[in-house]
Amino acid sequence: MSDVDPDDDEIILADLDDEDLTAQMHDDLYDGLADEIHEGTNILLGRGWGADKVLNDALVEGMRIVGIDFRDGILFVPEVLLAANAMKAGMAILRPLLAETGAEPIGTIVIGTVKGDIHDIGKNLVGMMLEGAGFEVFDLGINTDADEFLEAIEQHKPDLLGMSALLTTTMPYMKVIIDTLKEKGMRDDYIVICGGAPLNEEFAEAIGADAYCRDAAVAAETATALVQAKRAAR
Ligand code: B1M
Repeated sequence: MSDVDPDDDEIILADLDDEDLTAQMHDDLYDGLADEIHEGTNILLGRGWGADKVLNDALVEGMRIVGIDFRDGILFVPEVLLAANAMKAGMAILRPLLAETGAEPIGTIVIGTVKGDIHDIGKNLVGMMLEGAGFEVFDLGINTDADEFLEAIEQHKPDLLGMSALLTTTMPYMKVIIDTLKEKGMRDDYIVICGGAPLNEEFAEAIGADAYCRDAAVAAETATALVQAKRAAR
């Protein structure tokens, strides 16, 4: 009988073809293995994959699988935190590549995850895509209340205000922020965009935002179009 345990076989990521490597990265993300995600991301980039393809096919798809098992009670908060940490290890490599434009900023945005909510992966992706589209991004982080948004827009005078929420319990806070802007007579000075998995266009309309953005790419397109339209209307 062989004393080699097949489970001990180390997987050499660089030896896998693209399809197997992507599948392995989904597993590694699921297992919260940040070093492996770092390595896999670099291997795919080294094979000529674009940063957006690595992001979508390897990382976002892996996180989608994590989300399903979190929802179904198969994974719990500590495991999901490790997965989020692994995702961030890949995103750290992709960030400068996605942001590479070298052009003058086409606009500025203050962005944050709203009060009560600590989900930041999607918001960070939106920030990266906006940077890639030529925006200067002021990221307020997570758990951001109306006063913090207000302080930041008074300081940075951005073209846009962007809000993210991942929980059905925190998305209503977006309306609090917009209503605060209205009360202060500042609502029309800014383009307001919002996004996050539980939102939709109807919700954005109901709270008085200018646009709902389904994902980070749509956020970059929408922000660009709205800034250009506002400038053209002046
Ligand atoms: Co949370 N969590 N979580 N979680 N978590 C969800 C959101 C949930 C749907 C999971 C589930 O049950 N299936 C569920 C919400 C249910 C609901 O409200 N209906 C949930 C829950 C319940 C919770 C806790 C309450 C769990 C608990 O404690 N019992 C708790 C809440 C904590 C809090 O915020 N107060 C909690 C905690 C956590 C972790 C800390 C463990 C971790 C977050 C780590 C981190 O972000 N640093 C976590 C994670 C990772 C998730 C899931 C699995 C993944 C979210 C994610 O990163 N997705 C999530 C399940 C899911 O969404 N499938 C879940 C990947 C990311 C790329 O997508 O964030 O949707 P997303 O962003 C997209 C778009 O939505 C859009 O563009 C992004 C990129 O394309 N977008 C914008 C987002 N923001 C935008 C802003 C824009 C424009 C577009 O303009 C400004």
